[in-house]
Amino acid sequence: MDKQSYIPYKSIQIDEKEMTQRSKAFYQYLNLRRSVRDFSNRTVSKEVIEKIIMTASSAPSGAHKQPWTFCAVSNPLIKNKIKNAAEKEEYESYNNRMSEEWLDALKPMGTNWEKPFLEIAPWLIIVFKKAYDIDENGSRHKNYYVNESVGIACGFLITAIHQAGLVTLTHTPSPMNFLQKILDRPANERPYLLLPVGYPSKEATVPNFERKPANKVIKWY
Ligand code: IYR
Repeated sequence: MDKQSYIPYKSIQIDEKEMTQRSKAFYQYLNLRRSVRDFSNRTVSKEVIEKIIMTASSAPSGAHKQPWTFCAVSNPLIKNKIKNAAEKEEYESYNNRMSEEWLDALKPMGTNWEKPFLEIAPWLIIVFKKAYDIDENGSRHKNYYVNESVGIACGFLITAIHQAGLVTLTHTPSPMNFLQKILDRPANERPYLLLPVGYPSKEATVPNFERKPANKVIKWY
């Protein structure tokens, strides 16, 4: 096997005072992020979407396999197909598949089977996980910790969307194999998450939620 090559790590040089300020400022900024369901149809440039996705693709992944594909959809015909297919599944879920307990848990969110944001938002990003890779010769190669890797990349994606001043929500129509068909993705790719991206509508509201305090989520040892 080839000897692995290494390069110097370019560390950022900041003092402790700046570190404290930056960690606080970043927390305060990210804590403003909310899942938004009311979108404006105002356009967002392809350039911005590309940078947001490349931020997501800079996430760590098992054995550096980057086992993901991000489909960025702005084509209204494809968005319409996705909306219709998602609403068909969601209608079934809300009416016949989800338990009473689940429906109760969702009440504060005010969600239902209708998903107008899938057409109104200027972009839909559909994240696919790659269970394995296929090389030029058609041979399969295993990927590792695929769910963890793609989950982390989605965290980077959501953070980058917020950093750009845009909004999103993590939509998980279930089942979502229709995305594989509509987007004509190969058999090694499985839909993972669907995120509409854009500006919030002027009238957008969000549930009045509070987040758990530090002593509920951190145990110091
Ligand atoms: N996938 C459905 C239901 C849903 C489930 C959870 I958990 C949520 O936090 C929100 C919604 C939907 O998108 O409406």
